[in-house]
Amino acid sequence: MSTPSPHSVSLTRYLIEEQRAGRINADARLLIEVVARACKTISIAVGKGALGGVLGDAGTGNIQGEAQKKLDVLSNEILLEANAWGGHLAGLASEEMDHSQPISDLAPDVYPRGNYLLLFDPLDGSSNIDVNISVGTIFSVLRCPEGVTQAQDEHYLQPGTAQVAAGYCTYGPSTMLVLTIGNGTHAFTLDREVGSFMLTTRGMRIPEETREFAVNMSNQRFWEAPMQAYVGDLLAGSEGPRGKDFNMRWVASMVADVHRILTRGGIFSYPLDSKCAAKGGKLRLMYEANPMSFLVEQAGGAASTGRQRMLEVPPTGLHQRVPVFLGSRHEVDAAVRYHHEHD
Ligand code: AHM
Ligand code: MG
Repeated sequence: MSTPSPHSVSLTRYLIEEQRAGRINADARLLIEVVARACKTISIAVGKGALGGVLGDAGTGNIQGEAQKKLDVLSNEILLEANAWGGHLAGLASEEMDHSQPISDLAPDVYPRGNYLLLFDPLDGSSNIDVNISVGTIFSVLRCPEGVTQAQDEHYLQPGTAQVAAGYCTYGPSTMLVLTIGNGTHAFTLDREVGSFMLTTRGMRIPEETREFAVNMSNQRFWEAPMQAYVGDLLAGSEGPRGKDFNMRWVASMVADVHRILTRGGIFSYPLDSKCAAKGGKLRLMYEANPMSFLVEQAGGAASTGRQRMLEVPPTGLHQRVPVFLGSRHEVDAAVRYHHEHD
């Protein structure tokens, strides 16, 4: 059999081959295909920009009290509608919805119920929508616990190690889907003419060492002592204890920042600060930190809260927030060391 030529493997083919190898079943394959299809629809809406009449505020707020953009609401609806009928899900939960939705509530007696739970941040990086900077969709797939007929919020509270699949779609100069089903992290680029995601990087690897960090520096005065010490030493450069000069990048779209790190290395952090301490952090464990940590670990990187491996954090709430450090393994280890030494 001939080897497929570069970029000739579609997402569909990749998933069928993973199913044949016994690493994914038909329902999980269908689920991922449906999420990818929804992401294509979101990509079209994002790409229209002002011409689509989708920019600006929706005039509503989400459970976390944040103003919703029109595209936040639209992306949420696209993902809900796409996933309701397939028969592969027991329920869905979204950063933009107060509570999870059992499939039976979405379409009583119409759609069959499946065994998976889907969690998503429909459009991450909302503050960048109106200024034409990359935004993205993040998703995580869990199994519905056995014997549960009506999936409720509590059934989603599983640690990140229980994820069956995770991924994101970045809507940038090109639209890319980055996916793991626990067998490496792979990148697919949307071929806009054909309408298919094509495998463009098999087995992404994050370099273990880096000279690049990503953080919102304007929060510096609100950080805890370990973070102050850690970034202080990064900024001291080759003269300081780290002995090398660091560069900084901050897109303020987690999907874009993590995509850069998966591509060329770096450390991404959204640490605890006195503004978000009462909530536990800024980023959400179930919709952002866990799926990104699964992708990063599968690419040879590391992910931590600064004090604990991210994927082992026991969830206590659907919208729980956590501090996040992820990326190049040795740099995440260094950040964790500062937390141990300065606590
Ligand atoms: P969102 O889900 O409401 O868009 O918020 C999450 C985003 C991340 O994408 C990004 O890393 C962070 O918030 C940016 O925060 P800041 O505005 O403090 O730079
Ligand atoms: Mg988000």
